[in-house]
Amino acid sequence: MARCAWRRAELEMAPPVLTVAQHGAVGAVALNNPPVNALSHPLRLALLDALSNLYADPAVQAIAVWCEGRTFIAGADIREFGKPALLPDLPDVVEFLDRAPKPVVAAIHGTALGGGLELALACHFRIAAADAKLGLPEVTLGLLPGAGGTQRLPRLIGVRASLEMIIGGVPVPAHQALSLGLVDGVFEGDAKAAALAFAERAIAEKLPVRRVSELCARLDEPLVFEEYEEKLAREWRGFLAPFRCLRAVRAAVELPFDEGLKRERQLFSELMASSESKAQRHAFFAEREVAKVPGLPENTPARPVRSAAVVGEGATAREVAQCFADAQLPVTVLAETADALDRCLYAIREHYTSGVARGQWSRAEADVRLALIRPALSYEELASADILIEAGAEELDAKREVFARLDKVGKPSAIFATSAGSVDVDALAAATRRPEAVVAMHFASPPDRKKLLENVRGGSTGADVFATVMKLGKTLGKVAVPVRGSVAERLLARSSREAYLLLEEGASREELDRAFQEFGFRQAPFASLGLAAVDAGSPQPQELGVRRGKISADEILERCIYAVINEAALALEGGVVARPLDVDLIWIHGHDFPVYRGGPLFFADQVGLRTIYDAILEYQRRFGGQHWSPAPLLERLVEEGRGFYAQAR
Ligand code: 3H9
Repeated sequence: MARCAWRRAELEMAPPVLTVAQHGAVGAVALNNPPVNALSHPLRLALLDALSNLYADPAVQAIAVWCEGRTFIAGADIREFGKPALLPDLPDVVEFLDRAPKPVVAAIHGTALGGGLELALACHFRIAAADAKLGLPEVTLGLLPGAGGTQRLPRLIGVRASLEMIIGGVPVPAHQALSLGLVDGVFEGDAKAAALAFAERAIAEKLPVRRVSELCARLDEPLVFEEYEEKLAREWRGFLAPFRCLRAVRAAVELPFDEGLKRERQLFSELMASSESKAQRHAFFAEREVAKVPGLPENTPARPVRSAAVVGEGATAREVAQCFADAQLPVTVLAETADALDRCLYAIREHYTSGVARGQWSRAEADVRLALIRPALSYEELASADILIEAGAEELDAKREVFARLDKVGKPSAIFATSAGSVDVDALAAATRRPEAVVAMHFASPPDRKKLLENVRGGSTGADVFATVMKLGKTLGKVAVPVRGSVAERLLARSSREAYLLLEEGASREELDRAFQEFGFRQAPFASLGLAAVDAGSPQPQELGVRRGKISADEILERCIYAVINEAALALEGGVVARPLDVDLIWIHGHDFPVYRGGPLFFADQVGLRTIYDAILEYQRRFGGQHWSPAPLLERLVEEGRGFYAQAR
């Protein structure tokens, strides 16, 4: 490591992201870079400086590393990606740590993710808090672990377990990490105390420096790579990163460590420049930005939600109740009759039992969830719930009646919600004496597979009520998007109408499905709808003067996706949805738009708005202007040479 690369002046001006102290013969390094201790440039500089001093100090016999705040390191600083490299880069720091001349121990609490776990892997010992999690989630950003993770992990825990962690991207709990050999111990309590105690033990017992890089990566199961190749082709079509992860792990068993590192670096750089990773990184930041609702101050207090009630007995009511139980929140289900309630509870039990059979959860976990769901036959039994959700009535008048009854029994701080996305929230609010407590929460179906929750704000919904349902979305494990009316349904209707016309014009159902699957959808978004029933009022191709014939896959996609983009531009302009990122998340999490394309509006920017605008004009010429008129916002962006995300093009 060239010392000249350490810009001391810069270091001195940097905020205190790290402190070094000496406890006896232990050099103690505490990282403190809120909110998640990401390995940003100032932290890398400070860490390298601290380590080099501790290496050179003869009074220091072992080094202990831990993090202040809520978590161990969450990875490289993703905000630096795509920008010019700032030295030292993370692999430099990790390799410098690997070469430490004295034992180094990392104590992990919270989560050790990505570059954070890679840094821990370069330490000679790792211990983890009992409730900590460790993972390499780079694949979800369209990347691979690029700071030695693909080379060290197989040396430590074997090839199959590494592929599982690196390609699956799901963090493992501390006890599993211990049984895998990923950590050397699990501790209760304070990370600092545990780190210092382990380092003192290393000195007392003269534990040798144990470099993972010097271990040998054994291929215990010779066919594991072939097995994974088939699995990836089946399950990860369209994605790039899982395939590159596989190649990087293969390098760990086929090449010496240093050569493997070079291969990892090359594959990482390739992925970093890929459109897939750019789109996935966009989705990552969008998922965080979405919680910052325009016009709602960030410090708006939320009401506590410790219990819920759901009114209804059909599939929606069941699914909503299950969402709460899955998030460990008690929920009461109210049905009109004992028979209806029995049928509803039977279906809920079936849901959890089939989850046990599929290995989704254990019998004990299923029982815990079931125990959280309480049946009720009278509104009075809902009096203690913090949020009461109407999820069943068909007509507006019936819904208004339910709201009036909920208003009578709900406690003063209660929130009243409907699960319908396209209902008039203000009309429901008017049925109560507290319109500020009324909101809509529209869960994408099925909620155990789709993460979208559209929170619909009415004209009189209180700021604290809206802040509460946004926060509740996160508690329920959802991506909560603020809207003024269901955008998911509106965009789906537009896309489905086009699909319906394509079928009428001669495209087959199989051609539609194939075109969407080639694009990256698991299935066409309208697959669950009976297309004959879609938009029955649509003009017929005869009426439009269109002849039946062969339709290309490009035209199928253009018409179904450009129609969505145009409709989204109308929704943005009308204020139904505030930001392009909201639309992207709605389509990714509500209708399986491939995340490696970043959502319809991110995708639109990649295609170029001029191209889309011209195509819309062409369809207008062919089919008339009723459904094919460019949205004024789209027209304006094209004139200004901008994209939805405001980059100049
Ligand atoms: C990597 O490590 C590459 C290496 O292999 C190789 C490099 C050469 N960087 O999610 P939250 C921000 S790739 C920068 O709401 P939570 C986030 O944007 C990385 N910022 O909290 C948000 O900011 P804001 C591999 C980051 O408690 C704030 O922190 N690691 C990063 O629900 C709070 O985030 C990952 O992929 C980051 N790495 O969840 C882990 N992480 O307040 C990504 C977070 O301004 N992170 N931020 O909106 C996570 O999964 C979650 O953030 C975590 C906390 C579980 C840690």
